[in-house]
Amino acid sequence: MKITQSLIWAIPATALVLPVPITSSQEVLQHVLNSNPVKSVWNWFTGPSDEKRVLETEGGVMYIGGDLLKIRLKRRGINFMDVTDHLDFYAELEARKETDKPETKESPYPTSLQYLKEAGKLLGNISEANMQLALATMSSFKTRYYKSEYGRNASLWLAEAVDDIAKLYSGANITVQTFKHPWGQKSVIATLPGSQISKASSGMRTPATMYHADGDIVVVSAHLDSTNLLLPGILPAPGADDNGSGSVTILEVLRVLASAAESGTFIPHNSLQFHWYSAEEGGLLGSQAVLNEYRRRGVAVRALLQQDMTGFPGMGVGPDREGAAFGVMTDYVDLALTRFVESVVAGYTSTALVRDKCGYGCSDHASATKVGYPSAFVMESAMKKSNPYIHSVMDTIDRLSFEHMAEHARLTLGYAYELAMHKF
Ligand SMILES: *[C@@H]1O[C@H](CO)[C@@H](O)[C@H](O)[C@H]1NC(C)=O
Ligand SMILES: *[C@@H]1O[C@H](CO)[C@@H](O)[C@H](O)[C@H]1NC(C)=O
Ligand SMILES: *[C@@H]1O[C@H](CO)[C@@H](O)[C@H](O)[C@H]1NC(C)=O
Ligand SMILES: *[C@H]1O[C@H](CO)[C@@H](O)[C@H](O)[C@H]1NC(C)=O
Repeated sequence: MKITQSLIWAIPATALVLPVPITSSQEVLQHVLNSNPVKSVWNWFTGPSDEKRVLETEGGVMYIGGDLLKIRLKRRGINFMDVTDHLDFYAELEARKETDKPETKESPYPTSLQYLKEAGKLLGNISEANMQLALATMSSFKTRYYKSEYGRNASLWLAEAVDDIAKLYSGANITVQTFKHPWGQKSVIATLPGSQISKASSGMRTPATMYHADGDIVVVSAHLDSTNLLLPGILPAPGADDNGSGSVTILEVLRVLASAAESGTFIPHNSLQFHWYSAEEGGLLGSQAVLNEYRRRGVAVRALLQQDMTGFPGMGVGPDREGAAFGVMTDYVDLALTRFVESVVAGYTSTALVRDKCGYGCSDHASATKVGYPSAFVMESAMKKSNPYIHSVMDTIDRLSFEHMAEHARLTLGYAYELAMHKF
């Protein structure tokens, strides 16, 4: 998430003046081609990049700039997607949209919850202690900034943790893949194959089938990177809530479902995928790379639920979580899926919800929306009550509630179970 942080206004005001935005995509391309890298003292702090990137913000407004511009935008609370690597693809999708007739469609999601009894039995298996342990390790990396070696190492650690679960419950036939990016940090993808896939391929994966272009898939996602908006290349960014919490929330749900799949009590019809994206903080770079690749291959993603910031029960909410309420985002999401997710909150958790908006590109679900995959995003609280410490050295575990995180895990488990069994 990118939220204005009053804690971190330490760079001189002159550094915060934004360049004039650029609006037409032709102009954007010309600008990129013509521009000379601008040297800035701040590049020294932010890493080796005076490279020009194209940053898309609300309403299609584009900015051109490097890492310093990204920091300036974030500090102003302006969300963006770094679309540099995908300009042609997005133009192609846009052109296709004009010829594809939008269907008038009913909601493809269940109108009522069908598996409260079966999935309900698994809720008690969600372990706060497991999440605590995983988050302690994740936030022990000095930073998970995607361009840093620490950030790369953190992604390798996470891939191992996921792999450990796959090995522990080997009967569930989980596959774990790392998705390489041009920056060092990888995205991590785990697949719990559905029975429609297992029948066709005996649960075996080859590179040709690894994205499951041959069946419906239901995705649960989070981002694994963190950032410190003051000096990302140098200062620590434990990123416990910003999005270490989302990462360990979905890791624990994978463990519980893997155990149930191994024992045969859970036989998913659709494949479930768990995505941990790299470089959310760089402008949703990891999720765009992964989901655009899926879209090109024609992978049938039927739903994606993003979990980002799950551990802070809200400003002014005490340890008993009295007054806690999930923030269900209603902008840049699929409304039918969001309505279904709201029913899961009511059925599988005892936490209230409030509807809210978080703006363009506020987390990785926006990458799914951009390529036409239905997505939803639920965070720890309404935006204005959410964790004020993210993107700083103060984003630490002692400020989080593991009970709140477990509630997010129950929501995720209910969503994953119900939709894995649903016939799309
Ligand atoms: C889940 O709970 C059941 C019943 O309490 C238990 O038999 C099973 O081993 C648990 N599985 C996990 C992964 O903890
Ligand atoms: C990353 O991991 C490698 C291999 O374990 C280690 O040698 C290196 O020091 C780590 N880098 C950082 C910055 O922690
Ligand atoms: C896992 O794969 C094995 C071997 O192909 C298969 O016999 C088994 O049914 C699969 N298990 C699940 C849960 O799909
Ligand atoms: C990822 O989750 C963390 C919480 O773990 C959250 O703070 C972060 O904002 C999420 N992404 C963002 C941008 O926060």
